[in-house]
Amino acid sequence: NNHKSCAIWFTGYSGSGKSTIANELDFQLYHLGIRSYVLDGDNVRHGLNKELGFSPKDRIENIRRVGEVAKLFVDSGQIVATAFISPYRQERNQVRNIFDEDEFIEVFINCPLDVCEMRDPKGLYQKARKGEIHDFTGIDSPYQAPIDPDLTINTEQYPVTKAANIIITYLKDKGII
Ligand code: GGZ
Repeated sequence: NNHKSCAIWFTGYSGSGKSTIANELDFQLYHLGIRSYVLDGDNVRHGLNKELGFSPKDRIENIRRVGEVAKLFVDSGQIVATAFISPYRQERNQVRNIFDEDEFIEVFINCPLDVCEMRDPKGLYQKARKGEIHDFTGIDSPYQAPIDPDLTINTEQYPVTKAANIIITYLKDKGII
């Protein structure tokens, strides 16, 4: 299968659906005969970045390293999806700058904070509200939404399969797949 390589960079709150959509995208690409890979907290924060926490400094380093790893995947000819909150505009733009223009696709998973907080799949928002954990994005740590993302997907509006479909369509329109 002939396709171009790129990084699909998801950004959004915890519980917005980044990892779920990234994994569904990975599955849909597989069915198109395209190999791809998902980088997220589960496979990066337990290994490569295991000494990093959630202070601004550590998040910046987390995102920098993920950007470099994503770049290696793209250099190897693959499609890589990254699912990190990546809360700072400047860090996301810095990552964008290490890629060629058409190799980096910023996807804003736009879901209101109160909806993410209602979902609270891991009970982390509740812990943050009680003050049991600190520096939690949206509670006591900032999230800077993208100003001009390549794609915005509202996960209140679309089910997961449809969200991944939108990205597949975008990749086809851009001639990447
Ligand atoms: C935000 C936290 C925190 C704090 C633990 N703030 O829903 P999750 O659980 O699976 O996704 C969140 C994940 C965020 O890690 P990232 O590497 O994506 O963050 S960043 O890009 O800002 O570096 C959440 C969990 O880790 N988690 N503590 N304080 N999310």
